[in-house]
Amino acid sequence: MRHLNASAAAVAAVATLTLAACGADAGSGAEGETAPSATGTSADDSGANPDTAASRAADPTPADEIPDAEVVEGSFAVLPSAPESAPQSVRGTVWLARHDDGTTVTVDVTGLEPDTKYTSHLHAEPCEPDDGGPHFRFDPDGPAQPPNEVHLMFTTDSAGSASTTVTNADPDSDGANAILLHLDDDTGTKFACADL
Ligand SMILES: [Cu+2]
Repeated sequence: MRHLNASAAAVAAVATLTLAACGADAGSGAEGETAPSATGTSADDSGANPDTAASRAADPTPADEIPDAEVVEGSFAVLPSAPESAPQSVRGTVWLARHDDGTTVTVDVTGLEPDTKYTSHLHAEPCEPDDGGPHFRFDPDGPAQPPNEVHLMFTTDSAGSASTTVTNADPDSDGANAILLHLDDDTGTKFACADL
């Protein structure tokens, strides 16, 4: 599966440190732009579509393209608890890659509102029965924020699609079981989930 879009990744690269608590406040957009992500840059797989090559240049390598990684894949489904106001047409694939340099997560999603910001996190529990439970933390006693948690903030393109990747330097992510999509508003409501 191809990665759809590139502009979203660039946004995500500067916004992953927002303290977006699950189900609580999602943080202000302004805060999200003050700090760099865990790792937002790496070599580009250039030679992609000419119309996206410029923005792809800043993209990290997607999780499913990292050599010699252990990769798990999941697909988004709308949560039974999702409010009607959430995009019911969401579809997408997620990959989590464990490799020598850490843990890389890629979210590739369509069917969202155009030009809209969303939040995604690695969660500790499966989608059922508790909507992914709490955030996964590399150090369970560590801080509730990146890089101890994996947050992906992104903005969809005009078609409602986005693809974004973030890497944490710790490869020990066995306790991560799902990726949740949240509305990026005051509620931070979970509305879609992918088991890993
Ligand atoms: Cu979450």
